Amino acid sequence: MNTSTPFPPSFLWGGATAANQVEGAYAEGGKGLSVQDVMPQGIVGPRTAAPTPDNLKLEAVDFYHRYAEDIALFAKMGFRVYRFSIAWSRIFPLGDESEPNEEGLAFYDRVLDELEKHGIEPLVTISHYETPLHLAETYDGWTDRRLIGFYENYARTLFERYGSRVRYWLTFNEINSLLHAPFMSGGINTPKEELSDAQLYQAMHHELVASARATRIAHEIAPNAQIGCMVLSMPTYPLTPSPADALAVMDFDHSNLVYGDVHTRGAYPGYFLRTLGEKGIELEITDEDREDLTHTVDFVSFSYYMSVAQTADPEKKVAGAGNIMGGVPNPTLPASEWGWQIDPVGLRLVLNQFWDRWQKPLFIVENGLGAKDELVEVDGVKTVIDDYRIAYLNDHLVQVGEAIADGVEVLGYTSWGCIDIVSASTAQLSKRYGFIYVDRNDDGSGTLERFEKKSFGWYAEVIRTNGASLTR
Ligand code: BGP
Repeated sequence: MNTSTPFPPSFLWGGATAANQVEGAYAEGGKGLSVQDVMPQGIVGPRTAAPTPDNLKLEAVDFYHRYAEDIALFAKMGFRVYRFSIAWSRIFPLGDESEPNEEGLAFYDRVLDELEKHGIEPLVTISHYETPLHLAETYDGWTDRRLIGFYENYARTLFERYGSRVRYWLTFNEINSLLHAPFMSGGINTPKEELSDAQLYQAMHHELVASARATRIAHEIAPNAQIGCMVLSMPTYPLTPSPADALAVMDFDHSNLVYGDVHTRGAYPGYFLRTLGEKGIELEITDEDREDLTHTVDFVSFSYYMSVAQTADPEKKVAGAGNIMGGVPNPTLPASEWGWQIDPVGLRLVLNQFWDRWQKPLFIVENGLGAKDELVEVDGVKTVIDDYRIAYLNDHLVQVGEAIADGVEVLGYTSWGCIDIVSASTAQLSKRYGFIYVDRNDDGSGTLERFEKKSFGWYAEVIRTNGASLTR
């Protein structure tokens, strides 16, 4: 058997979820409402005035009560790390309280106990599209500078409570999605079409300051903590070799790279200041903000699902499907059932781009294939023959190995949706990512039973052999 592998012995293999997509128990344990509780259709549909029964996230897959069983399944696969988010509104139900909700803190104590029992390293996302609804409705979310203080209080509470047990922290999930999904990503209640660019960019600034301030505080309170930023990566190819299309790629890339630039260099880059100038935006930046921003991250983490093309030709500027932001469909690539284009080499490209640009260790904290799985019975055992998911993950992991061979320092890989969960963009359960099938359907029916898919055993072998079992 091939025993050679480019993956270092310390490589952190695992999986990822987010509180709002996995936990359920949306009103238990003192939890307040989050923006997710009023987004029954994900990003694609409007928010509702209050939680509605068609919102699958209200129960999700009931990780809140089944976390011990699920973590035992992750351990059975050999996970070395598990990425999960802490629901901000479990800890601060409204978001602007001074004292935290003890029941919420105690729940995550129990989750950490289970992870420690199985020797699985926690990787905690502080804010994963779960802004307390009260902050959205009372302050209009991150458009209001006071959110920085509320987030600081929340982050400090987490570092003080869990700083000795959690080594890896991520400040905001996909911090570069705010301009595209202001309610979900920035807790901004004002409808997107009524927001000015100035308001959106000011909200972006507030989040970046909060992220940097949390980084400083973590280093003060939990000296062993490694703080990462988290961005949505979207490698971009020119639709044609014309210089105009190459410029369109540069502009699109810049709109996403600026977040990592600020987190790793500690200040806004020149091309971003040009953008602000051209839009006539005067950001309100205090001296304290500038000092805060100088506290840079220890590593950069990112999600990767797909790549896109860009063009300067208005005739060809069709918007393809995508993870929150899209681009022009690439005629050379296949797509998933949800239209997301499948490009394993894109992961090697973006790993090299980020490493060359920032020279910070990298962590792939989301990668996976959302697909319609069919539960079948084989020799009396219920399972899913998800060869398509095995192929997707195998091909992407082979490219991670190529990037490591290119000299890129990669800390680990947590596949997205290691267990079936509610999707973010469309709030569906039928868009399944997991190695573990959960018997729950889009109409809310199902027993919530868990079943190991074929990819469960496949991934366990990849981890056991530290990547040597991948098919290159
Ligand atoms: C990212 C989010 C994740 C996850 C992923 C897959 O934007 O960080 O929460 O949902 O997208 O997207 P979806 O669930 O829409 O298929």
